[in-house]
Amino acid sequence: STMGTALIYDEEMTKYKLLWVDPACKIEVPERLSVSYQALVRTGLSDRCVAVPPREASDAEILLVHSEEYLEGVKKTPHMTLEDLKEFTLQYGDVYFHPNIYHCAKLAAGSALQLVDSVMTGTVRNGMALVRPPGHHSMRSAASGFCVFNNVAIAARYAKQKHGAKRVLIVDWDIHHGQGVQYCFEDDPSVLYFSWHRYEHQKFWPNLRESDYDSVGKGSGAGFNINVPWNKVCSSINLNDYLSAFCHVLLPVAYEFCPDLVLVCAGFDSAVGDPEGEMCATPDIFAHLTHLLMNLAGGKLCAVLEGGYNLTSLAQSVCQTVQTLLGDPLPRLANLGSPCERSGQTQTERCRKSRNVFLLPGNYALLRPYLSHEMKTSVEFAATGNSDLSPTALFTKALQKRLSAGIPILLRKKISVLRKMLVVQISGEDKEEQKCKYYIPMCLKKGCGDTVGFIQAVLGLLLPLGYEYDPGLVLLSRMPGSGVGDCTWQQLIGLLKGFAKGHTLVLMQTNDGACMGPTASVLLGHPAPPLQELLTRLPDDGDALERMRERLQADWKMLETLFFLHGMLGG
Ligand code: X5A
Ligand code: ZN
Repeated sequence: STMGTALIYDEEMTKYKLLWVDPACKIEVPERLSVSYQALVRTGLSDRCVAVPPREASDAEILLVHSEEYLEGVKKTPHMTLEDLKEFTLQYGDVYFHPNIYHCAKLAAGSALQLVDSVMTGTVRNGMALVRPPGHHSMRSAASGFCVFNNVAIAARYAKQKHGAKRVLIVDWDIHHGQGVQYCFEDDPSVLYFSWHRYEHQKFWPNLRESDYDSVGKGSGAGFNINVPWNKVCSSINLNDYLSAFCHVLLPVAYEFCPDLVLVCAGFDSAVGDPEGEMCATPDIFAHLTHLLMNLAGGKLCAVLEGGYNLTSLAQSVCQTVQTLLGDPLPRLANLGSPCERSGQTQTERCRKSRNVFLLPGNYALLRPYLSHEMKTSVEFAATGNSDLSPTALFTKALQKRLSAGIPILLRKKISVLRKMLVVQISGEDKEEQKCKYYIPMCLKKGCGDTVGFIQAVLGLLLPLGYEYDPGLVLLSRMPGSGVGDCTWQQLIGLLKGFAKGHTLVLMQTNDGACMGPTASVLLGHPAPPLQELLTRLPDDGDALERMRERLQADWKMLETLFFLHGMLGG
């Protein structure tokens, strides 16, 4: 199939280790790789992937990022004595050398290149490379932080040179700042680099002034470097903060950037239990971070392993990432709200495969069996278009029929319906006032046809609302004359599929048969096509969206960008 997921792994990259005592380096062990791979084998995930072999990166490829002097220096390490290796290592910070590390470093960079080849030629849709040594700290002429060659930076230059990629997005979710990647591309507008990192006002390694949020790039690259430093006590940075950084900072910029390829510096030291990161995000966050990037660049995404030092957390995080790349439904995030509110829920939830129900007009009977599983949980209903709430009425009827068997009727009054249901109605008309927390009319001044305003509303408002509400079902309705373009509509469905374990129900209340194909395609798991228009159009609805965000903040924490900034700035 042309739609598979590549997995790159080679036992050879487990064959180097620290040969002397160094407390800073003792966590970077060969088991990081073998344990991650074994977890993929045990869960059956590796069998579902396309196994792609690594290769050694050539000198010319390494020189895309590194200096000749540095490459020549590293080339000598296989022949060095232990004493020479120790001395060579001393030039650099928090890194070690071993007679086999040069070979492994060539394989690690070459793995990233094999992955880029597989994805850019369309052999697979996306993929992950499990590599050692990691890469994002290594600089033009220096090893650093366990890294020898900058695997992802080399891959980005290679994708541009060999495959003609015009714009490459690098998302670095490792808990350390990939200063090597930043230095490589800080004056380059064709590569957008996003990194969040433990910072603590420069007290955390690599202790650089330029890891702060005000390093935005230089010259024509200004605006193409985004740092999100975490200054708060680490244990209070949680799933909310990661999701807020994606929804409010990364994604709006990434959609506007419109990359041809997404590379992920996939470090898992940002997960709970890691001795370096000391964060508390559970591994299921990586399913969501992966998913949120999968509708960019037509789904072309390459994840390359960086850090991750708690073997259990690392292996689980790798599995979550690969499983999402394969297109499986995402887990609902259990630890988002207050713990007591959610704790009962996850244990009783059965793990079911995603069933997307695609409702054509006149096919509403399909709704009823579906509801029997879900009616006790919350329902999100997103209506787009200029029509009234008729689908809600329809949905209420269907619910009432199921509930008439004796369960107390919650649904007599409209307000009770809305407690079990979050209704977001996006329209071009400013006709409705918000009457309660759970009914949100979203007015886009220019109407839904404005791609920029619409997608900004989806990323900055709808996604955060969805994460906070945590629906058991997503019901999406498209009204006649909604003015939403097919690509935008596909992005909306694709993004909302991350909620409710993929239970997505689409009501096509339109006579436009042409949009059925694109709708079915994205429900079946194909990536939404990129939104080219964002490159040429400026947002018209920016002010309206900002006012809406301010108004909704009172009810919905995930919309408080200030709350998020506290974490970032140490407030
Ligand atoms: C790739 C990575 C961390 C280095 C930490 C040094 N490196 N104290 O996570
Ligand atoms: Zn790291």
